[in-house]
Amino acid sequence: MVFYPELLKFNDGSDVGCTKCWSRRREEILEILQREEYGYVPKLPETVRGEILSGQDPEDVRCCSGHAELLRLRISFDAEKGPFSFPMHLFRPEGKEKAPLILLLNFRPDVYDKYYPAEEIIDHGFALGVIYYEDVTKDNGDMADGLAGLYERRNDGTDWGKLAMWGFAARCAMSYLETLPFIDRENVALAGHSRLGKAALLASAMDGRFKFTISNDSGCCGAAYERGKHPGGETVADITRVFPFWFCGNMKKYAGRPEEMPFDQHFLLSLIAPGYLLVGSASGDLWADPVSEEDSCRAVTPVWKLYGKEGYLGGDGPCETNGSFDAGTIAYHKRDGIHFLGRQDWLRYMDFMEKHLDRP
Ligand code: GTR
Repeated sequence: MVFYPELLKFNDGSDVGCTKCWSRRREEILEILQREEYGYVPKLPETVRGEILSGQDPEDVRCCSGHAELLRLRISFDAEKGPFSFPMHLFRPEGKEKAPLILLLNFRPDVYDKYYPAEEIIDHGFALGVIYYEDVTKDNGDMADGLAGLYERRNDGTDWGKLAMWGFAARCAMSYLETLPFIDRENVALAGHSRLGKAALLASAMDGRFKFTISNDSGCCGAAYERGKHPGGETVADITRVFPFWFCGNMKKYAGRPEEMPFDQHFLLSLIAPGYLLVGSASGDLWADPVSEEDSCRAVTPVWKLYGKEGYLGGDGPCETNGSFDAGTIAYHKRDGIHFLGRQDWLRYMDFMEKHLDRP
């Protein structure tokens, strides 16, 4: 029998039975996750500036069969030790006064990348913002690189790791994007695949501005429970051996001993309540452990219920390959194939979001 730390009990053992109590419990959970897993995340900068670098000549920026403009942006702000800026791209559907936005933390710098079907996203009426994650800080242990070098480190096991930094940059970008008159700030999704799915979950958990949160194949330290891993699933020991810099130093304590963690990944997902949570897995991606990703969705449902929302309506599961359950506030699908953020995933995510967009 696997024991999972309880969401709806305060650290002192007393019950959490209403949204007011939950907002206090939320703070406890956020504290545990930062101290033990991802590291403490600095406060967002008060001012974030953005510049549109291209777009003067309409012929330079028209794309997607002429149905969109592709804008190059630069996002800038003052970090603790000095100024920081990074580039990003924004596909904007033409002729739409206000478009819902999907903000994607992406793996590659390529514009028109294999991880996003830009034209299809535009045809669904969404704007698409893309941040190449290594423009924020490199995916390695160099804590002087980019954003990483601009915050003091305490060296006490609680300094933020790279997942938290990538997520933080996405939130900074949001601070600028939400000011653009053609962006519908009430209908923004934050999305990421794999390690960037982990980063997106964390960022959204700390920021109420994302109505939708998309975790694609985020697996270990993302949507998947760490306890009770299924055969072939990545463990805390695996991930902290290869990618220790994604986390705070304290996380290493739990390598090989997940039962000692004062949290599990349902803690992370719970912080997204009452927002819409979209979790996607691939049947051939055992490393991400699809069954554990779906089980976490079930486990957090009582938190959504506190808000009078359905949470996950997936029954006892597991979801079949190429099946989905998307009638609730939490949507889950399992596509056939390998670890990837593909067109089929995008179609499912957009279909769900379209049902829940606030339209004027
Ligand atoms: C793997 C890592 C996973 C996942 C993946 C990815 O090597 O072990 O946790 O994040 O990389 O980001 O593609």
